[in-house]
Amino acid sequence: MINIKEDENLNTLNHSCAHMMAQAIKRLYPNALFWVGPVIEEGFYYDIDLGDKSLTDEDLVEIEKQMKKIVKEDKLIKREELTKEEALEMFKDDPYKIDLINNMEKGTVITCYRQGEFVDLCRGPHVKSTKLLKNFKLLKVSGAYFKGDSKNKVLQRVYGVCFDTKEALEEHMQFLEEQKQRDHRKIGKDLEIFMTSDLVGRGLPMWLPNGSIIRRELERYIVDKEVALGYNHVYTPCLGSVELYKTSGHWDHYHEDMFPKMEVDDEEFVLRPMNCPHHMLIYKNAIHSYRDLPIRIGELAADFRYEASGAVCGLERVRAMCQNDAHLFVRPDQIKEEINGVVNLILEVYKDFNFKNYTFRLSLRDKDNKEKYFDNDEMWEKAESELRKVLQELNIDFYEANGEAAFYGPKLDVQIKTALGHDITLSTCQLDFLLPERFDLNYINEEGKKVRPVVIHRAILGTLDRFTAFLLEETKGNLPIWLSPIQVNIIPVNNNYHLEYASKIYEALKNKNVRVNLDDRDEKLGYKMRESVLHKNPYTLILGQKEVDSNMVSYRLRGSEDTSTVSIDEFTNIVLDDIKNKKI
Ligand code: TSB
Ligand code: ZN
Repeated sequence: MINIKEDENLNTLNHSCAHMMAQAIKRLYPNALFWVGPVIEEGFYYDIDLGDKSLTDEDLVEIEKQMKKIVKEDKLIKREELTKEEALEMFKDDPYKIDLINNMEKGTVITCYRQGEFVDLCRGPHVKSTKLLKNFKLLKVSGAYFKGDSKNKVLQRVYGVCFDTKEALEEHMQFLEEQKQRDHRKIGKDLEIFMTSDLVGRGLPMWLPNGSIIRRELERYIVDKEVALGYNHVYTPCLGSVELYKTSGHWDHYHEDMFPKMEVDDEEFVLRPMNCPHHMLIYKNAIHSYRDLPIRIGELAADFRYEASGAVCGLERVRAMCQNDAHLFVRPDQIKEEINGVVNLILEVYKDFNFKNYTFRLSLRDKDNKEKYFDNDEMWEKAESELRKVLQELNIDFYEANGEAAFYGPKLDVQIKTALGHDITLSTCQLDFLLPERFDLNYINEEGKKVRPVVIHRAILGTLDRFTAFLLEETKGNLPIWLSPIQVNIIPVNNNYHLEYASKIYEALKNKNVRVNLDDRDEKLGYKMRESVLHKNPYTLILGQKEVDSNMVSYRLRGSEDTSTVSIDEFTNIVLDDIKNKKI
C-alpha cells in the first residue's frame, strides 16, 4: 500500500481534503470545534468536538455530499500570516485553537488558510482550490480522547483519503476491501474461530470449538516435529515469584510489559511474561556433562504481557498467549549448529504452510539507549557478532535493526506483514549469554571443570495465537485440509430420500477419523451448498438419487464448481491422503 504521508503530492492533497471536510462539517454542525487533522500513512483524519453528537455512517454520507458541493464551488484556498495576538483574537471563541496557539514555539510564523467562509489554523501547504479535491472518500469514524488521555473528553475522529485521479481512488478502495476480507478478525468471526468479550477483558480472546481444533492440530504438529529433533517437553506454572524475575533480570528490564504483582500470604507472584526462568531452573535441577549437551527444553507455555490497550488486536497481539517455546542449552562450540537447526526448522515449517511473505531481521541493541538492556558491553559485542557471523555463514538473507533485541541478547526474528499492515515478529531465535550467568548454570567440561553453557531461546510458531492469526490471513480462511475444522461436509439432496445413504457415508468417514459434518437441516439444497462454500469446507459431498443407486459419492473441491463422482473407498483415500500429506 502506498504511504500517503511520505508522498509529497498526496500528503498535500490529503491535508487540504481534511480542511474541506472540516468546512463541510462546520456547515452541517455550526457548533463543531476542531482539534487536529493530520495526514497519516492511510490518508487523513480530523478530531472534532461535536458536543454530545456521535457521528454515524449515514452522517458521513451527508458530509461527503456537502464536500462534493464545496468541490463544485471551486473555493480558492488562501494563506494568511498572523501575529500571535491576531491569531488569538481571530480564534478567541475556540478553546482548541487557543490551546494550539499558546503551545506554539516562540517566533513561529502563525499561518491560517481561508477557503470561502471557512478558516483554519494551519502550517500548510495546501492545493490552490477545492476543485482539485474531488477524488476523496470518507472511510470511518471513531471516538478518540482529546490528546489521547482517557480522562479527557471523547472527540469524533473522522478518517478519509484523497487521490489525484478517480482511478487511483478506485484502486485504493479495492485494496481496502481486500484488506478487510483478509483481516483475521473478520475471518475468525465468520468461521467461528475465536471471540472476544468486554466482560473477559481487552486482549483476551477465547478460542471457539473450530479454533480449538486448529490449535490442537498445530500443537500436535509442532510438538511431534520437536520430539523428532530431540526436544524434551515440560509443563511449568504460568506464574512465578517476584524473586525469580529479579534473578533473571526481567524485573529490572521487562517490568513495563508485565502485569503487576500479586501478594499471597508471605509470597509475591507475577504472571509470567516469558518461560526462560522456569526452564533455567529445570536445567539446573540436574548435573550435566559436556556429553549431554545440547539439552532442548520445550513447552507450549501460557504467558501474560501487559500490551497497551490500543495495541491489542484479535489473535495477533494479545495479553494472554501460548508460546511455542524452547530453550536450548548448548556448549559454545555448538552454537552454530543449533542455530542452523532452528533456522532449518523455521524454513521447514514455513514450507509446510506455504508461507512466502516474510523476511529475516537481525535485531540488535540500541547503543544510545543502553538502560533497556543488561549492562555488559563485552557480552553484547560477543553475542551480536557471533549471531551475525552464524547467519552469514549459513547464507541467510537478513537486514539489521537497532533497538529490537531482547534485554538479554540479540535475536534473529522472522518478520511478517499483517493484513492491517503491521510489521510483527512470528518466529524468533535468540542468543543469550546472560541468563546462564544470572542463574549460575554450568556443565562439566572435558577437563572435569564447571563451565557455563550458552542459551538459545526460540519460538517457531511464535505463539499459537499470532501464528493462527497469520495463517488465517495468508490462507484467507482457506485452511489446508489437515487444519480444517470440518474436512468433509455432506449434503443430502433430499432428507426424505437420501439421508440414510448420507448417514452411512458419514459413519464410514467418521470411523476413519475424518472430521465430517452431516448437514441434515431442513433447508434448501442451494442454501446448504452456498453455506458450505462460505464455511470454506475443503470437500462438500452432494448425495442424491444417482449416488444412492450407483453406491457412489459426488464431491466438490473448495473453490471449484465442478463435481466429481467416485466410489466411497476412492473418496476416502483421496481425503486421507490429503490429510496425511498436509496438502495445501
Ligand atoms: C522465545 N524468551 C523468548 C522465548 O524463549 C521470548 O519470549 N521471546 S519473545 O518475546 O520474542 O516472544 C516470542 C514470540 O511470541 C514472538 O516472536 C511473537 O511471535 C510472540 N508474541 C510476543 N508478544 C505477543 C503478543 N502480545 N501476542 C501474540 N504473540 C506474541
Ligand atoms: Zn526465553
